[in-house]
Amino acid sequence: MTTQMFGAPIKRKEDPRLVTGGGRYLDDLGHDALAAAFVRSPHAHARIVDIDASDAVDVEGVVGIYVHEDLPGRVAEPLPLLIPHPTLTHGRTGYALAKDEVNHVGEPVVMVVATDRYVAEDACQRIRVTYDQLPVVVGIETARDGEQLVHDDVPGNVAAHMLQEVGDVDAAMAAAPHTLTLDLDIERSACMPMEGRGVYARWDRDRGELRMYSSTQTSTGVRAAVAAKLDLPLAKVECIAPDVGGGFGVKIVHPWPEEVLVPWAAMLVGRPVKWAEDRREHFISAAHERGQLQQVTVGFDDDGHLLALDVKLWHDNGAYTPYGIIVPIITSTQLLGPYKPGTYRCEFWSLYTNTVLVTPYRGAGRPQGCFAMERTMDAIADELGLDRTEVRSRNFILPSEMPWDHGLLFQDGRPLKYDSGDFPASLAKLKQLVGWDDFADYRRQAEAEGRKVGLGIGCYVEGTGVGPYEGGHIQVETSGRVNVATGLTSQGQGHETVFAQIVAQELGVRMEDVFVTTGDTRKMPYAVGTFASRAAVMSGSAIALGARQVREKALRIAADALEVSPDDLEIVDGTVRVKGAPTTSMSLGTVSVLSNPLRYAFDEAAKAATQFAGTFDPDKPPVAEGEEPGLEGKGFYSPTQATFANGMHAAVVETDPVTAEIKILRYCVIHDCGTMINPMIVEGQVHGGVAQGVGGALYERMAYDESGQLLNASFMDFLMPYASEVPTIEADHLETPSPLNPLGIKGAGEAGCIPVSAVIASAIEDAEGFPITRMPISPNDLWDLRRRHADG
Ligand code: MCN
Repeated sequence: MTTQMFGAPIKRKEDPRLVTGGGRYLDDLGHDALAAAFVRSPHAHARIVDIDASDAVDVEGVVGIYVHEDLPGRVAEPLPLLIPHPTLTHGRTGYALAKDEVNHVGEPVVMVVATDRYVAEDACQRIRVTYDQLPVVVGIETARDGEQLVHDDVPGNVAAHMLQEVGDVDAAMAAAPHTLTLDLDIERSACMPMEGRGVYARWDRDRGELRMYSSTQTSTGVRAAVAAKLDLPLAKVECIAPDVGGGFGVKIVHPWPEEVLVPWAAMLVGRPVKWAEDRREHFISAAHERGQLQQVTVGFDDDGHLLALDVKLWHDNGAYTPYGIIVPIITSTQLLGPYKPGTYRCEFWSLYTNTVLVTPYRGAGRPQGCFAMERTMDAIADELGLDRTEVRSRNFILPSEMPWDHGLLFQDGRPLKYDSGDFPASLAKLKQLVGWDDFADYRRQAEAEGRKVGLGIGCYVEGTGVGPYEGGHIQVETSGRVNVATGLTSQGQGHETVFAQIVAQELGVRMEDVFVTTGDTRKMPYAVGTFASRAAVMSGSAIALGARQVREKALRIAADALEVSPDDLEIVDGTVRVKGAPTTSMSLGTVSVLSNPLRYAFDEAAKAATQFAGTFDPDKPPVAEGEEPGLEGKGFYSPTQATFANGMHAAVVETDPVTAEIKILRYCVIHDCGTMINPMIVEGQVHGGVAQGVGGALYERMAYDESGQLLNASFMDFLMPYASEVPTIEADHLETPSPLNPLGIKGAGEAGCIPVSAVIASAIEDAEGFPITRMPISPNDLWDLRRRHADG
């Protein structure tokens, strides 16, 4: 191995293709397909009285109009509940097309299939649905009151109630010298991938085979769900995720109604059918997250040591729970971050509202947890007059205490155990990067200039790389080209590059000879998906294991041919050679030819190999007995627990004394995701995450009115930060390898966004001198808060 690939900041292999318009996204496919469009509920809660499509059926180009009653068999049953949990006592999912009732604006009611989208949309306009409106539940307080119900058979709108307690919180709280209670509020937001959801299906009637493409984060999950719904053998369904223009969590759900309806329609009409979500649909019928009310009561001693932490969370889960209650479970279990709480109790209620459903969005419950914990640490510091970093470090779990078991159950039902981390070292690095100890001088100087500045901090720990498994298949062609397939999908994380780096390193081949495929069930039918920052740990480890198999086999075959011991061989730039005698060598392509029993191929490598190895000799089997032909390997990785990444962020903000405008002057990140495969990609991930976090902290909210209408369902009204609002991010890393996987890696894909709201709140609070307890915070909000505090 001459070139170190693993750990190198290599530019992304996929980018030349993607940035020059070479990407193939869902809507770039299927130009011959019919188009589907949907009549969606305009009401948040209503009974469907009548659907009259008589004016639409004759629209030229309409091929079919379908309502719930048209759906056969399992297509007509409720959509699956993907992650059941014992505390999810009242899980509810919707139907592919609404049956009798709608529970949020945007719920699909009628599907039109037509020759093109224009015709389909025109026909949708002509369909008259009569509704009988029902009382609407919007907002966590209304849901919590329980006077109006979203689902008649769910008392108090409580989908799930969960409590975990470690130690005797009441006793510790009663004995604590100091206690504080914080009431916190985080509004709903949502991910906004550039490309919305979409699905395109082709049915081969003669072979009884369905091929579908979906802009999904889990093509294997979609495949399995659709096969089950349409009652097709799994072997007859393929699902391919083409290039996916962002997912950020919303594309994990499988199947979305449209992912069932579009293939079903393709089978019914015998022609390809496609649907690509538009932006308004994304706002009102995909998924949101974040919305939570929180109450934290903390007991602590005179030195700021935590003694008792009692947290109550009310989580807005929207109208249905197709993805279970994973978000509040994550908030409640990962809220503790790098700290030892003394004793801990967390209780949450996941509540139905007549709003679009809630599923994980990058960070998945952790930004809320971090907000609760970090606001609490700041409050303790203020109460005791201590430096905010000092309070934090006094409560850190120390490296010598790793692995650390919080005594809680993680979302997968297993004990929540931190594998490694060095929180004091991270904090020391962060303080140095941001100049924590010099900030008082800077503040004095700013004040002298009439400026108000504040410094904020936020720390988090993030469970990443969750199981159950992921696989990697590696195959060396006779040309020396290395094909790598893993089943999870890519939405922009740079997997083509990082997985190639792993293979290049493990196998000793050149990056340019490695070609990675993701998300294609034909190439790798066993896979779970891309979420929970798991690809690097899961597929990365599986691919490394597969590559090691290939290497071992290549060395064995080459050793036999070169008549040396495998231990005397090395592989450099795709050539197997004798250590110290590099001219005695053969290319991996040649080894691939030798590994093939037929030993004939039609390319140069094959010719060279035949010359070298002689002609086909029936008496000398080219592969050992019981060994598979071909130079291939397949690794699977299935960890027993998640690996825990961590990070600490600090920001300097300036708040305008007159307009209350909030500017982020500096944003500093220390990030530890174990060993980094590609630091440049990790940094890009951190930048993207911080940008989303800035949106959540300062701009993004879902403005529902009392009747459940989303008033800002477009980019005209929903504010996302532009490049001009995202600060320059100063990032540095710590690498505390995970002892749990062969590469020492932890996940990085969500990290950036987790602490941002907490950090910005901390900094604004520091600038203004009064508590910041809700996010996002706009200049208007800050202005109101100033007035309220001035009025006492
Ligand atoms: N990486 C690395 N070294 C590490 C850890 C990660 O080089 N120690 C690299 C990985 O190899 C990968 C990237 O960083 O290229 C992110 O890795 P990982 O943390 O494993 O996350 P996933 O690849 O599983 O991606 C999922 C994660 C999630 S959960 C969301 S949400 C999210 C995110 O990634 N959505 C994204 N980043 C996104 N980035 C883009 N462009 N688009 C999305 O939709």
